[in-house]
Amino acid sequence: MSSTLDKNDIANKIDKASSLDKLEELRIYYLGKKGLLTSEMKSLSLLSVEEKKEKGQKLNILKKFLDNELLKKKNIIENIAIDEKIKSEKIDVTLPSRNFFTGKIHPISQSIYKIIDIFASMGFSVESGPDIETDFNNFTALNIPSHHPAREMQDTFYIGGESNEEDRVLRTHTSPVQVRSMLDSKPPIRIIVPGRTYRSDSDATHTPMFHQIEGLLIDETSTMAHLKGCLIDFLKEFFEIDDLQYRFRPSYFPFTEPSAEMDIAFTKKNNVINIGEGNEWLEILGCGMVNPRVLENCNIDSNKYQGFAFGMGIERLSMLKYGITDMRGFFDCDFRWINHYGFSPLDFSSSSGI
Ligand code: 2NL
Repeated sequence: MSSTLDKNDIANKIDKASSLDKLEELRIYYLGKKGLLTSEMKSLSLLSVEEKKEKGQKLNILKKFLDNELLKKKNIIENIAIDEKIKSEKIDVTLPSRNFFTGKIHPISQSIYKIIDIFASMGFSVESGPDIETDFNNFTALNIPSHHPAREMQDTFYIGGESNEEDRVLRTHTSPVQVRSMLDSKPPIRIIVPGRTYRSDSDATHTPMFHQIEGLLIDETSTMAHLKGCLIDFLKEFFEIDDLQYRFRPSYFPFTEPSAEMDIAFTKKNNVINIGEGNEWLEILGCGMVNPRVLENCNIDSNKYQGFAFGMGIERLSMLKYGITDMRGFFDCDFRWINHYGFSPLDFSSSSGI
């Protein structure tokens, strides 16, 4: 047998291999296709039966030894590599953590969630519709005649230029969504519709895009008394004031008859508004019994069905509830503003949990 296939020599060579690559070289040197041991094995066929048996056994023992030594060394090299990696990748747990930013819920969204919560608990469901509407859905169906000032260019963003029945408009209120619901479904209807609305108006108290939430209830028996109860409960819940002082004032809207506006009492001390009581009044929403003409325009039999509707501005409600004094900050996309007035997405305390 060749001296290079001596056990001690093999053990020595394997012991000296300092990397997996070197170890692989050795494996190929002994056990590869043209390796030393492989060649010896191949040459067995030339021997006599007696010699074959004797040498074959020796070679097999040597092969096991080689396999074993190679595996042992492989484990040693790998463990050294892991140890070195652990040493070099030490984590300093005393380092300060990196800053991370959580987004904030915009006060408008926070108000919408809260309003939805309250009306959902009364059995209303939420509807939405497109921002771009037909003239019919936005005006005509709502009994807003073509000579009504709200139709004029300074109030409405027309898409297409002129004001006629085929025009598209940026909806000036969320009412067209209710119109769609009346046209598409049969009473009873109990829906609230939050969403963006648009009017060609921009100053300290008006932004061209703002948010409204409107409600519509149609059935056979609902009255003004139900409307009042519903809105009183809503405002007490929204402002979290049990003995909130309020009043209903007669008003006019083309889409309701009779119509009313609702005010809540407030006091102002050192420029801070205190809601709920006092001898000054804040207009907070508009409402009324749905005008039978609107029902007929939406294919609902006004001899059988009646109902109520209401609408309010979400910016105004949010300013009063969250103490925001200037409307212009709402849509400036200023991080300082949203960090100050925004709500943590993980704070569920302001939700009634429905
Ligand atoms: C306000 C007043 C109001 C409605 C909106 C409405 C909708 C349909 C039928 C009848 Cl489809 N009415 N909506 C009714 C009364 C008042 O909003 O001051 N909003 C800010």
